[in-house]
Order: sequence, then structure tokens, then C-alpha cells
Amino acid sequence: MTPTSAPSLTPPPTPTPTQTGAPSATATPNGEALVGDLNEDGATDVVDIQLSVNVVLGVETSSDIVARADLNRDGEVNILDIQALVNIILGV
Ligand SMILES: [Ca+2]
Ligand SMILES: [Ca+2]
Repeated sequence: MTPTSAPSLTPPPTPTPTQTGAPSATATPNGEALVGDLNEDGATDVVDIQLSVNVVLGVETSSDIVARADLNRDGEVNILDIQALVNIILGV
């Protein structure tokens, strides 16, 4: 009962994680969402401006609406986003 070969402790080949697929930050789940359509009623209009104002004032706290209200995607909703929304509605 003498072992002829010592157990080899060679580690298994380590898989190198190659995450080459960069996540696209601008991708929307469905391409139907209108930019600035905060209440998702299919139109970007004065109602959405009101919602945007409410978000800035802290009255509207729905996470979905707050996320959509950040039109320039800088992480906060402020007058710049309202201005961008107005420009969209005016077609500027
Ligand atoms: Ca709307
Ligand atoms: Ca913003």
C-alpha cells in the first residue's frame, strides 16, 4: 500500500473574465418611450412640464417619473431639465 505517485495539486485553469460588452447607458427597455413624456400618455405636453416642475419642487416623488424628468441625465432634476422639456414641446 505505497502510493506511487504524489497527488498533483495543480490548480485548475482560472477563467479570465472578459467582459467586453459595455453596457449602453442610453438604452431604453422599449423604444416607444417619448423623451420628456413623464406620465407616459404618449405625448409630451404641458402636463409633463407640470410634472417636471413638481419633481423639482419635491412634490412628485415617483421614481419612474423622477427618472424620466432628468432629461439631460446629469443625475438631478432641476430647471435645466424643465427648460429641455419646454424646448422639446416647442420643437426648438
Ligand atoms: Ca405626457
Ligand atoms: Ca438633469
